[in-house]
Amino acid sequence: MILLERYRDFLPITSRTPLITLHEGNTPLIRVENFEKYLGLKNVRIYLKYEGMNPTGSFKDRGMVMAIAKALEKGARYTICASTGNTAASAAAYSARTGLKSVVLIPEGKIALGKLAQAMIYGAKVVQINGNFDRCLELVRYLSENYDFELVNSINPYRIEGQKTAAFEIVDELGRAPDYHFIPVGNAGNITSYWKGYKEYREAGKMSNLPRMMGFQAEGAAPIVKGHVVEKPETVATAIRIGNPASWKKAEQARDESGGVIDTVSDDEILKAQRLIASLEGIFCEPASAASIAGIIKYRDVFKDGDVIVATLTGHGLKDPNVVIGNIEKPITVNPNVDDVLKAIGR
Ligand code: AN7
Repeated sequence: MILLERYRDFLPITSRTPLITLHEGNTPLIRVENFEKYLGLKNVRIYLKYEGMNPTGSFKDRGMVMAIAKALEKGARYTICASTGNTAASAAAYSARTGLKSVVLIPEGKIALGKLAQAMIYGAKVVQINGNFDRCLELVRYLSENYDFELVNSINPYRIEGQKTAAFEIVDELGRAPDYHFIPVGNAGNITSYWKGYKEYREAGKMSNLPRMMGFQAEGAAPIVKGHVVEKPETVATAIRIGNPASWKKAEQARDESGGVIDTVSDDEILKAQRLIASLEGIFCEPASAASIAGIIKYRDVFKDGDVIVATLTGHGLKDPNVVIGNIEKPITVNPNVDDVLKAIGR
């Protein structure tokens, strides 16, 4: 069943809402026993919610399908968003699918190659800004307030509504909520969505427990952790290169109500975590997503016997090939004969 139908009772769907889909959601929840062993954890289960398996390769599709459905319901013709890349890709795809025109504002030179390619091929009007994501967001807020552009950033409450379905899927599969939920934090919409989803599902009697929400920002882009706006955010994880998150207060609420934390991880920890989970488990996520893996590594000592941990891998690794090519030793080239190939393999 498509996402909007499956969770219809929990979503703002009316008889006039078009039930559009690119078959988003229903993403795998993968147990990672090699990683558990690597951490030296015996009776603790870790699962990764691999959101890179969504149609445009990130979790944004869950929120976007809802936001675009509501935009269509009210007769919008144009969508607009600011983006560090994934929102743009998703907005462009769902707009294309439904005959809307999409406009995306991105910080020039600061979005991963795959995401830029997506926005372009889906036919969005891509405008690069000589400035960062936060400035892009200010501009699209203004434009959506003063012109007939439908804003599809996570300030749009329908985005949050759609994204909370990831929490539903986790509970449906585990039969309970995890004890800890690890998640990267950028504009802070996703941590807000999961917390809302978990609370609503418990309210509906689907489970009796709630997780601690464990959010992670990159050290150079950690406004919530630092307690002030970061004017010039910097991190290798361009998806979360955000200095003034839109859902700042709601992220703090999720942290405080759940008894969780919002903390930092360094770029080095992010890249190591990305490589670790790929080489240990065969799961390739983008750098921002690896912030949640780096978070688990950082907090490995807090877990107790029997704990169930879920981490969201927000985006697919193929989004950002350059970060891999630039950070791992390049393959060697040899002459095309058996001896040279064996020598290169080391056999
Ligand atoms: C892979 O696309 O903000 O805390 O404009 O792409 O909900 O913002 C992306 C964010 C984590 C952070 N992981 O989520 C955008 C954008 C990936 C992301 C985040 C993003 P939020």
